[in-house]
Amino acid sequence: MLNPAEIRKDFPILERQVHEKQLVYLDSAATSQKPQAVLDALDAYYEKHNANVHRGVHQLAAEATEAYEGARGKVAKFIGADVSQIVFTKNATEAINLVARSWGTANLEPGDEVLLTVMEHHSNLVPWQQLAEAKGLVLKHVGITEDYELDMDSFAKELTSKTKLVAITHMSNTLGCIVPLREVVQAAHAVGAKVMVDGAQSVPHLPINVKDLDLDFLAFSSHKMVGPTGIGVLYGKKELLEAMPPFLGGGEMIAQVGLSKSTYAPVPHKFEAGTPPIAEAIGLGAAVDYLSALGMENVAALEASLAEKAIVALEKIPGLKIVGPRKNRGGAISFVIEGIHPHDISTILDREGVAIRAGHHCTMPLHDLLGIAASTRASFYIYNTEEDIDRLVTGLLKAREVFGLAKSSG
Ligand code: C6P
Repeated sequence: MLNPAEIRKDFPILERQVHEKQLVYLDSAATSQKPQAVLDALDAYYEKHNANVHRGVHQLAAEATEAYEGARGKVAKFIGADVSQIVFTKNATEAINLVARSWGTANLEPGDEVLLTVMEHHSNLVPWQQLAEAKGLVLKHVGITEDYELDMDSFAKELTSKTKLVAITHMSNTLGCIVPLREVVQAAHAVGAKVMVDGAQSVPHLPINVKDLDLDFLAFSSHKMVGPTGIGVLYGKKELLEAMPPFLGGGEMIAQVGLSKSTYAPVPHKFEAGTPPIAEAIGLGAAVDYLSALGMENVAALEASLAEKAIVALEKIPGLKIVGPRKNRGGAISFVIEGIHPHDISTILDREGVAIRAGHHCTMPLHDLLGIAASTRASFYIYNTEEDIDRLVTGLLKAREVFGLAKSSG
């Protein structure tokens, strides 16, 4: 088993104090912290190799291009893809928008159905709503069970011969549940639908192989997987990417440009208009190296164990209800405490040096469905220890005290 006490030494920010208390960072589902190796890779690029990519023939341009394309290769290997199937975007949100705007516009017709779920992040709802409005599509939503897992009966009912795309999260950022992707993909392909997976919360935390799972598209963000902000990834099957029109036009994505008409570069460059996030890609490459050295099976096992311990400890707090499953889950744990608003909990915990998230976590429809306006979320990653769980629990008991609630239910 990985040792988080050792891992946290790689993350300089975890040494800082907040409100004169040692920082406990439990907001990695929003964005993860970055190890020294990633910070060093960013510095090294700007200090030694800074140049634009794919343009100049000078030495620095060659080095920058090699590092940028090298990062693409690392990302491809990390998810079991080929290098030409990796498109760099700004984030997971832009990757999903690329699929909606490019593939969706070219391939969907009025009356076609796009199947989503009620637990999707706004980033995997709004682009489809915009496309549905423009093209007359029908949006359908798979429900969740009482145990906060994807309802496979509802999935079977909503999936029809009219379904052309299933766009689904692999791991909910609010419930923490893991979706049985293999089953979902097989059923979707059986009716001729494509599958786009929002991997923003799964790629940083679980081993994933796009070929083995037979995914059509996968979107994720660097900043949640110990990499820098400003870069995300769209994986797509080669034949799909090749048949798709470009998303943005400009330099770098062309083959030949005339005054009235242009032809486009081969994939993935067709989708990377303008100067790309070069340092960020190199930083993401370093992040992938870091996670690969830990081993994603080990990362998943560590987080499952942390989540289990955290849930046992949290459930001892009177009035606390976990909004998510107990098993088969990731490290994002949302909860409500009777009598205290999540924003108040978050403020009190912040004073204790504990960073968590409160609000709707960009899943407003899910919160509406659950009948709650907001929840509190503690999200765990490779650098969180059992002491962090203790500090969270101590902070929550303090919040109860502040609000005049008894320390125990007895
Ligand atoms: N969720 C959270 O605190 P971007 O912003 O593009 O990097 O990622 C968007 C996104 C898409 N899908 C899922 C499942 C996500 O969790 C997120 C980001 C953060 O939960 C910020 S709202």
